[in-house]
Amino acid sequence: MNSRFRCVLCTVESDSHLWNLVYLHKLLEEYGACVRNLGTCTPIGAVTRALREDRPDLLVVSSVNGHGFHGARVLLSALRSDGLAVPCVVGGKLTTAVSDDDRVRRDLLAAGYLDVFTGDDAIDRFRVLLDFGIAQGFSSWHAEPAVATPWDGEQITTPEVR
Ligand code: B12
Repeated sequence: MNSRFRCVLCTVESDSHLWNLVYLHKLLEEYGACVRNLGTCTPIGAVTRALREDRPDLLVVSSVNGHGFHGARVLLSALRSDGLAVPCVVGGKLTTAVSDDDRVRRDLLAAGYLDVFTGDDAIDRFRVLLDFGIAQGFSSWHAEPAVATPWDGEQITTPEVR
């Protein structure tokens, strides 16, 4: 079968969770993708190599161990410094607190991710992106703007104890 798009799937270097990758691999195949799944604890060098070799339409980064926010930023800056420009999306459980999700989304969109998928509706929203990307190309996607919660950016001060 001819694939409808090429996709590289990875996680961050710290993350040894596997089934999130298996799930996404099968989901992407359901959409007709040819998937190169780089497996757990993906070394950044393996991602850069795969992007050079495959020239994929989409890079999907998945992390659930709570360190994905940091790892996803490190990965994207490595791709940038290697001059690799590919639409990248990231999702899963990217920190250890669900209350961080809006801030994480805002920061990762600002860093250059095409979209960020966390929370219970992550897969439903990802399916919308896949339908759009197949029809119009992933680069044309515009993510919903991130919600700025009133407490984000507030300086937390604690009274001095004498
Ligand atoms: C199995 C498991 C492990 C196994 C992993 C074995 C393996 N090789 O896979 C072991 C025991 C090794 C493990 C270790 C750890 N784990 Co663990 N683990 C789990 C567990 C029980 C199930 C994960 C799983 O397989 N889920 C099935 C897959 C299909 O679902 P999923 O991972 O949630 O992915 C879904 C979504 O997140 C989403 N998604 C994920 N990525 C992406 C990306 C995109 C683009 C999109 C759209 C969607 C998406 O789609 C998937 C399908 O719905 C979860 C708890 C749980 N019930 O979820 C904890 C959990 C993920 N682990 C957790 C933690 C903290 C750890 C450790 C740090 C524990 C420790 N202190 O050592 C280590 C980290 C190891 C490491 N270096 O990464 C936490 C993460 C907390 C957080 N992020 O806030 C969890 C949530 C447990 C908890 N409630 O605290 N773990």
